[in-house]
Amino acid sequence: MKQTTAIAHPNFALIKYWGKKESKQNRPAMSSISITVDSMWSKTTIKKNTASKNHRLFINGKEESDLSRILPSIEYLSKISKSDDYLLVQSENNFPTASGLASSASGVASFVTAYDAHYNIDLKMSDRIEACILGSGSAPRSLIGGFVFMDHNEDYKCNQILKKSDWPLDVLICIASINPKTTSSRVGMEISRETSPMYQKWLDINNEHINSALKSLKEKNLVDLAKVTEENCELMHKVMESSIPSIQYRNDLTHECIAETMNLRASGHRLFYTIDAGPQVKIICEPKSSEFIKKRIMEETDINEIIHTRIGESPRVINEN
Ligand code: 2P0
Repeated sequence: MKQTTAIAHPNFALIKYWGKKESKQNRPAMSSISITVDSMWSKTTIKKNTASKNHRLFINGKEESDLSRILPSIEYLSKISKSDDYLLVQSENNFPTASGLASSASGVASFVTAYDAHYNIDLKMSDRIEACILGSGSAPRSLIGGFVFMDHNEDYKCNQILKKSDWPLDVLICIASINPKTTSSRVGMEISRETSPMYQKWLDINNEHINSALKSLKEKNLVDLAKVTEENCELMHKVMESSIPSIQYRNDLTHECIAETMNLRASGHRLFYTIDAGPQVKIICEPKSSEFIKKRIMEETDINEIIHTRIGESPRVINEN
C-alpha cells in the first residue's frame, strides 16, 4: 500500500510566541523569529487506514488517544485533497518528546509535508502554514530552514531571514531534565493570557524585539542578537511565572547553566542562551568555540547531556511508494 514519509526539524525561537489570539484557531498573538536546527528530527509516515473508520496517530510507537492537535490539520488538508481517507499516522522523534524541545512543531511540519506529497496536492505555502498552525502555532517556522521570521501582521507569512550558510552558528542543547512538562504550552499560554499582569507588556514589546532581532540578523551582530534574545526569553519566563497559578518551566540546573553562560561571556566568549517551555537551555555560539563551551558547561554545572546541533534545512520527503 502507498505510504509517504517526511522529515522536519525542530525550531527554537529567539523572539518567542507565548499567547494566542482570542479565536479558536490556535493563532499566535505575536510575531516570532526562530532558528531551525539540523541533527534533531521528527519523521512521519502516513498511509490510508483500511482497518477502521477513524484516524489513528502513533508517536514513537505508542498510540495517542488525544487527536485534538492533528485533527484540525487533517480536516483542513482533506478539504484541499478532496480525500475522505482515514489515516494511519506514525511519527517518531530522535529526541525527547514534550520536554521543551519543540517536538510538536517538527512533528506537525513533517506530517503536513508528508500529506502534501502523499496526495500530490502541491500545497501553496499559505495552505501549508495554515495546516501547520492548526496543529501547533510554532510549526510553520519548521517549514523553512535557517533563520525564520513568522509575521502575525501578514497572516503568519514565514520568511527566511538568513540561510544556514549565511551565518552557520552552533546550538548546544543542555538537557536539564527529560521528563515531560507538567503544563502543556497550549494550557500554559491560555493561563498567561488570562492572568499574568505582565501579559500586556509582553504583547506591547513584541514589535520592538522583532525589529531589533531583524536588524541584528541583517548585520550578523551576535552581541546585539544575544541582548534582545535573552531579554525576550527572560520576559516570557516572567510572564509564565507571574501567571496564576504560576507556571515554572526552569529548574535548578537551568539556572546553573544560565549562570555559567554569563561567566563564559564575562570572560570574553561569544554566546547566548534561550529557554522554551521546558528546562533545557539552548546555547547559541560560534562553531569555533562550541567544543570549549560544551566542556565548560559539563565541568562547571551538573548538566550531563548536551545535544550539539547546527542550523538546519527545511523539511523533505524521504520516500514514497
Ligand atoms: C516558541 N513555544 O515560540 C514558544 C516559546 C514555547 C515557548 O511555541 O499551542 O507547541 O500548539 O500552538 O507551538 C510551544 O508551543 O503550542 C511554543 P501550540 P506550541 O517556540
